[in-house]
Amino acid sequence: MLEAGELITAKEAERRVLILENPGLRGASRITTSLYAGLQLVLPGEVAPAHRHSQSALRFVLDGTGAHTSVNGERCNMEYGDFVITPPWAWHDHGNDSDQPMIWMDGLDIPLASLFDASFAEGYGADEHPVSRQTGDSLARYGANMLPVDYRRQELASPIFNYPYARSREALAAMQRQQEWDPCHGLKMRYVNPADGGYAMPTIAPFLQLLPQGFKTEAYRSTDATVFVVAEGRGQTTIDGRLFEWGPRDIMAAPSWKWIRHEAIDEAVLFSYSDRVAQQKLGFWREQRGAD
Ligand code: 1HN
Repeated sequence: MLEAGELITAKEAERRVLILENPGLRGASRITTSLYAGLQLVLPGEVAPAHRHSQSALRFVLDGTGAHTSVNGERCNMEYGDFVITPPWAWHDHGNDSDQPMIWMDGLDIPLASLFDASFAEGYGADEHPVSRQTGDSLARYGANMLPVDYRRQELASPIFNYPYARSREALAAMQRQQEWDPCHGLKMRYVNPADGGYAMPTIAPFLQLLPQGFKTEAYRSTDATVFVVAEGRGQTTIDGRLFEWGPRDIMAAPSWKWIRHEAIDEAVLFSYSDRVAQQKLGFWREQRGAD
């Protein structure tokens, strides 16, 4: 029995998450029509027990350092800005052995799985799925521009499940020196599955983009409603004529087919995700540039 004021542990709750509900979609636990977003808190010493589900999940680390996620028996330590995926039906658990609270954003395709009546979940029955692989193994094996010689793609999701921010940020910094800017996106990259060049996840398309200081993008719209997370910098974005000012760790949702313009006040880095990959596979996706 809980006493008033007693804290529910992450373990008792399974996950301690604040759902980011879109005020235009009240009661639906969605940030866009097809996607879920939440903020997950894991306190020092806590665990979020092992389970798996048919939905795909991503994490984007927003605060703290040193907590870990395990995916299919490999632990990864999480740092600010890391992008971590949990493929469909992969065992996963989280733990925090550090002395600081850890907060990340969760992005899942829950509404998509519901649309198809294909939502399944299973508890592992223990806090941790057994660790059977060395930390860093999948990144070394699949993320160093090489693949194991007899590698055959078995899963739809990327075999890399942690895309460390330090690496992605360094790549953006190197490309930035070339000074080639897309008028609508600045410098925008997509996180890929190294085995086939496709998106890192089967239903969710994740991106990382850099806007140099003072850069103003031209108007852009696409049918994939997009969730933006500010990793660095300050700026403002106009979505369908409404201005939103932002700074580090802010989260914004742009609905489908509304004109978007960004303006970076400082040099800014935005992480974003949408259902673009699902729409492209199903033949729905379209985009338009440069008017509004
Ligand atoms: C889930 O499995 C996690 O694994 C986070 O951390 C949020 C929201 C709904 C359903 C499953 C996680 C979730 C979730």
